[in-house]
Amino acid sequence: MMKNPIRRTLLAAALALPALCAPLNALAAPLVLGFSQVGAESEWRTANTASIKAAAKEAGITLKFADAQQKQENQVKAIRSYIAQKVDVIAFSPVVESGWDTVLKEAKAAGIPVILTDRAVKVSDPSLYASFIGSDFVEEGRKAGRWLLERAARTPAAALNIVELQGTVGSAPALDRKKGFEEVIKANPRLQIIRSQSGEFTRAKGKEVMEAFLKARDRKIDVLYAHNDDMAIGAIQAIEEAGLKPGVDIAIISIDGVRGAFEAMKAGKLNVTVECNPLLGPQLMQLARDVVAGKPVEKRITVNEGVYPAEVAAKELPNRKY
Ligand code: GZL
Repeated sequence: MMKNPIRRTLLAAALALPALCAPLNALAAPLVLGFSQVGAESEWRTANTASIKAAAKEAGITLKFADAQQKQENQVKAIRSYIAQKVDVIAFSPVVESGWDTVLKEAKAAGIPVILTDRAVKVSDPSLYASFIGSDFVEEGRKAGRWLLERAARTPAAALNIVELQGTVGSAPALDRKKGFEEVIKANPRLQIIRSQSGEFTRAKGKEVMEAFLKARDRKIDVLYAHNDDMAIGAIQAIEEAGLKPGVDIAIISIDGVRGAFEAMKAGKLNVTVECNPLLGPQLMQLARDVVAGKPVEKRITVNEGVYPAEVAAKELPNRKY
């Protein structure tokens, strides 16, 4: 037994300290994250939003969330509002690549770190954001092109006319998925993109543009390349209404890997979907904590993604998380 009363008191205090601090830790304000989301334009976006909200709740992070309805001015307004509210960190999925320097400089001047999720930006100064977590869209386009090259190699030496439904004009996924796809298919001069137009990543616009492609009967359409599954699903409706068999008369390649795509593949109406993982929430929350804590973080974080041809759709569908 320790005889020295002073040492005994100090030891007792040291042992009691964690218990005393616990309530103080619990009182420490939770981290506040301001998030500006592109909109609610697709199944992919719905899954992305759900992942972010669930992960914030799980992490005990206070999430301020704004849906920009695919308008850049609404994202700028939301980011300015988060600056005014002095949030700890801002994250957003930029609807288009350019036009962010001014508002990101305002965030930097306010000492609020910014994280990019899902889509990249083109800025003069890369220090305007702490990190970018999202898919490699150029590689997604290449994967789509490689699938078509392999399919074309199995058919006779006929020309294959491709129509393309692009994503939102000026957005990173639209620019990069086009770039990757064209980079790969140029290996086979029989593969020609004869029409290309934005379907704005939505089912409705995808259907509308595909109807216009089908009406211009000057050249047969052999392949549809859609930058996301929602536009492909809209196009499938247009192709059926034109009396053609989607997935048979017109081969369809799309990107995202949402549940609707697997159901279309099971029905024989879509040929392949290239996965683009929307479940970024947990990684974003950890990144937000690390950035606020001043820990070193990677400037570019990518996610692993697969390619799902129709042949595996039925087996894979039960495993899909979005
Ligand atoms: C890709 C994402 C795209 C999806 C679309 O990461 O930005 O936006 O492919 C969504 O479905 O609208």
